Amino acid sequence: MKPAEQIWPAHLAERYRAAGYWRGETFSAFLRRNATNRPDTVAIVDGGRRWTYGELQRRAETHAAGFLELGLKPGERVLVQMGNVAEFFSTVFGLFRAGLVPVYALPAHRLTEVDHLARRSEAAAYIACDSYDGFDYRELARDLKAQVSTIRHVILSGEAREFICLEDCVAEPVDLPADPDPSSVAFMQISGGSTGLPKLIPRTHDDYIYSFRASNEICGVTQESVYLVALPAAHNFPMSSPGHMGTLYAGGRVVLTRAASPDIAFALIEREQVTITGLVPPLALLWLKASETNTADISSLEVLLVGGAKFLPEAARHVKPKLGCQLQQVFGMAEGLVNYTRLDDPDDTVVHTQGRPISPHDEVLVVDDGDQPVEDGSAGHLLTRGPYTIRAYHDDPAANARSFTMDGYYRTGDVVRKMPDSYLEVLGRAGDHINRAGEKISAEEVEDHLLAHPDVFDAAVVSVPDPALGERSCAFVLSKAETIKPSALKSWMRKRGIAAFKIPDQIVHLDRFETTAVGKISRKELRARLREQLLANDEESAA
Ligand code: OOB
Repeated sequence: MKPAEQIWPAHLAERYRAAGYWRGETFSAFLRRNATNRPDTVAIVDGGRRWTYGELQRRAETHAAGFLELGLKPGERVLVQMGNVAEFFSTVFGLFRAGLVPVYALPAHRLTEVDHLARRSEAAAYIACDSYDGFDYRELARDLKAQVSTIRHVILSGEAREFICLEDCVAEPVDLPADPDPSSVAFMQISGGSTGLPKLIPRTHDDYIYSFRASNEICGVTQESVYLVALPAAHNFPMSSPGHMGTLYAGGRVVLTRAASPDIAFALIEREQVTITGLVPPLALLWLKASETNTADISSLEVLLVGGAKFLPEAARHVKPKLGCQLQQVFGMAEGLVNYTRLDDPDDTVVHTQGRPISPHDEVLVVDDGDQPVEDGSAGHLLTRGPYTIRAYHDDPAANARSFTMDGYYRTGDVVRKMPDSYLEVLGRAGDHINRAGEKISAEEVEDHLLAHPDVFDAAVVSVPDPALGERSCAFVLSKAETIKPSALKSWMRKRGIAAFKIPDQIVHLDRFETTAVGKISRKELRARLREQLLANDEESAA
């Protein structure tokens, strides 16, 4: 098994410790602290279930013992694909307590993605819900176990059938291992990058806990806070900005919802007196609209974080008057760097910028195509390094060579403008990915799927502005002989077992792709031209 590691140069690690950022805490240690200090405080609310810190800790410990009894060994990786359910928390804190390393898949992922994540991480086990959001994970589990030889155990919450039932995977918590080294990898997140399948992002206890502890301060999260998890719990935004982990660290209450639609979420805000939550822009738009008619009392809501994709000023300026809470824009990435507008910023900054970095030790460079710094206020590529930004992906030398500079800066792929006061405005992406309502889709990955169809000769996938989603995807397809109906192509893709958000929203058939004089064209250039043509046509037909 390849070791999971994340290593900063020694002098920087020293500096981050000296500054008090990396405090040598672990996930298990902070849960234990809260379970000791406030055992009867409610930690997790899932529908009618309310788990206190004491109960969450007990469940985590008995699961930890259960996982180890199966023969799982500290340091091994476990793929976790669960929705917004209380068991997500007993599972991941159980894994932490056993020294096992969760790898977070999203509920929307299907066999193709889950297979890739399991192989890349050499996962020893897969943990999921029996079904969630209308999808049966038992079938996926069957295929995964048959395909990926490293997976020794499949553990499912609920009706586990032939698999191990999570609820039964418990044992007396005796002889649990000592807490792991806080500088070791605690878990792996997945990237939403531009090229190919998702990459694995190893995050350490030290670096990640710093990111949400500091986020708590910036967003005012305390033990009085009630955080609503409206986005998928496994995603980095609702996990750490300040998210459920920040809230559990502070000793506050985490409320789960499977649906983020205003009719359900507003009622939950009223019932649980939610104080803070995070949304992607399309959901924030729905909430703004619903506020005009919905009669639920959401006055407990103090802070709404919006991020994952650009929140346009025209919508941002309505948050305070319509929802009665403070807006914080958040521009973050699973690789590390997170920016927030601050609670005491003037409205103009909150509406027009995506905030500034969490840490005084976040180093931000805005550079031109030749990696030379541009002047403040000019557009350029955002590079960053700092106390919670990774230095490398797991087991991916090619991606590492592409995504990091020689001196350890992460190439975010975002084009931004930096103001003299360090606030950033996100202008777009340099690479070819589609940011569909905060879900990142790699054009290359979708093209690969299309090319696998026997009748597809070539394909190019581009992003198109969309009033509701921010961006949607359009695939240009050249057929070999018969033209394949868009609906048939879509259902063929669905059967390949890929996340539904990756199925192109629009499919356009062409006879040929333009080439240059020498007969060649880079895919990047091709996508750019096709996108321009599409937008020009749309404008023409609108005129
Ligand atoms: C968050 O994380 P990821 O890893 O799914 O995606 C990161 C990318 C960024 O590189 C950027 O392209 C885009 O998502 N993005 C934004 C944005 N926030 C993220 N683009 C424009 N405006 C924003 N406010 O999406 C994520 C992680 C932690 C906190 C918030 C979002």
